[in-house]
Amino acid sequence: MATAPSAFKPIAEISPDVASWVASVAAATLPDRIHWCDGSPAETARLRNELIARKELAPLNEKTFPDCHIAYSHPSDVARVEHLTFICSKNKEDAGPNNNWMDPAEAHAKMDALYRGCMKGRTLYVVPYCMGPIDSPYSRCGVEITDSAYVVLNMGIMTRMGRQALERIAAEGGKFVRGLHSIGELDPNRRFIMHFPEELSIQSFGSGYGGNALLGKKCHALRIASYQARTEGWLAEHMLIVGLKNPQGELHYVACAFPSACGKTNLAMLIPPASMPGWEVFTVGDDICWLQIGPDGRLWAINPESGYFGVAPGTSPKTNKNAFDMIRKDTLFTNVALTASNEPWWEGIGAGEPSTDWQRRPYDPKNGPAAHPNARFTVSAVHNPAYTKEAENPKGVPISALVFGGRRREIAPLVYEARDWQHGVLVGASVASETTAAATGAVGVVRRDSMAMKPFCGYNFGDYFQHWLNIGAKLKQPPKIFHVNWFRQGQDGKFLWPGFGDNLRVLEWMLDRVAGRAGAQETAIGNLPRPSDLNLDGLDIAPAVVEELLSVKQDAWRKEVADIRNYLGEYGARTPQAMYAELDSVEKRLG
Ligand code: GTP
Ligand code: SPV
Ligand code: MN
Repeated sequence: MATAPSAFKPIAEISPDVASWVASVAAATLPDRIHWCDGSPAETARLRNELIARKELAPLNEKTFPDCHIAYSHPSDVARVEHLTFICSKNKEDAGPNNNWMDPAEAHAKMDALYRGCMKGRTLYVVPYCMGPIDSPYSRCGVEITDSAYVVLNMGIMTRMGRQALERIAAEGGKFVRGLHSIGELDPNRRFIMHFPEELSIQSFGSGYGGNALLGKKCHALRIASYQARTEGWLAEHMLIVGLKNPQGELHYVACAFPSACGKTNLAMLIPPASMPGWEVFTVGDDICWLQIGPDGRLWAINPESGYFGVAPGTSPKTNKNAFDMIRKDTLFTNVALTASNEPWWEGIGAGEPSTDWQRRPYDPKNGPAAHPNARFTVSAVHNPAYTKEAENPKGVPISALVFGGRRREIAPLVYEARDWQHGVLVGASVASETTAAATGAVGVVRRDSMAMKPFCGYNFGDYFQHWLNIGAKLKQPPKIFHVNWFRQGQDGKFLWPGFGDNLRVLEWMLDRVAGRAGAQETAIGNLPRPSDLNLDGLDIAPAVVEELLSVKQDAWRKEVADIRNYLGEYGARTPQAMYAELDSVEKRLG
């Protein structure tokens, strides 16, 4: 998409629509200064220095972690807050039981009161950004107004931020998502993350953390975008996008939806096991995927983001060497621990020991883990050794398979294939997973998380399931749909499947199914590989464990089906009948 270069125009004059909105926000919030972000390296350096001077950011060991910094969020502000996140559609029904709802007028009154004068003594940053390649027709732009320099630094890594984005906004006639953010006093009792899908706007107050504050990410690219996507005929999903090239040179892209902290970043940059030589892996995205129906009737995907906001704990050279290597320079760490030599440390890193914990206290195991379980790194995608230029392709990449998955100690087998798109939509809608530290609240509780979008769909899930069915009906070559579970546990509480790089064995079976080469056995819930259909060469795993991983327990699944039926019932008349038809046939096959 051509954008008129205006290098000589003062940045505040590029888009009159943005400028007038900024003026109205400034009149309400009363900042001392207004700074328009141009996205330049000089700007990044200046912001870093300001934060360092205020002791809100600190450089790490310059020799071993050049240009890396650590930031700490408030100890009560370390994760997304689903109970304080609202969809403010005109009709409550349109938000659906999957969301908290507030009347837009009530929400605006509440937020206006919170924002009044909230930026006194602070700088108001104007952050223009583009979600997706700057020249892609599939990309969408937004502007985040924030009083947090930490947010600006993150947005600079996670999005195409600055002058170019503003130029695109101006070229598109001033159509952009308006995101207003203030950290307020970081008081959990004065914290709200409000979404107004019909107004294409977001208002966030009282949190400086991740998905609550980096408004381009979950708020725009999922909650607002999912709403927009429904009206425009595409899909905005919580999916990684990865390219897999087999030793014969065949390249396929797959997109996988797993809930928060359930393995997307890891799968997106996996390293093939030594016993699978010749495979190559290319990361297109690790968290969000926008899917469009291409001119050829296939699904095409872009990653709207340009960086990774990844879970630090568990990242090691053994589990995810690409990620480990990627975060050794130019990386912003949040809520990790530090070693005595000023290097970042977290549980599962596999070396070193913590000296200071994530609350800057001398490390004491009595205080719990050294790094917060939801500690994160922010890093540009180009630092990933598995980065591919295809992440910049304005057309996106064609998708051969969609994969749903959850974190389930029991019931869900290692992998199964849906019979067709419609059955696949039921499989996606039925995803259940144990809650993780990515959101505040209890961890390890199994809940339904349809398409891994429970916290992120900006409208009623019943309508969302129908939208998925509608997309399928329009596809000439729909991708195959699968379900995976890397997290089955044995009696001893240990994971049965080695996971990480070995997950490629499961992906290989999927791609062979796509190519029509791999065998499977039909079961009541879908098609499963027999142990002999999986490439287990060089893997030290007992045959009984493989049997267990690939078993479908009829009794447990009968209960599961009943539970799914209840769940679909929560969406009342909005649940498509086709979903019940699919569920009925699973039930019949279970006998
Ligand atoms: P969000 O960024 O919250 O959306 O998370 P994500 O889905 O990208 O999850 P991520 O890849 O960061 O993994 C979260 C945690 O799960 C990390 O501690 C990983 O080490 C762990 N993990 C990832 N893949 C596997 C796997 O295949 N097996 C096991 N046992 N653990 C895994
Ligand atoms: C998630 O929770 O799914 C994340 C991290 O990817 S956050 O940006 O905080 O939403
Ligand atoms: Mn995520």
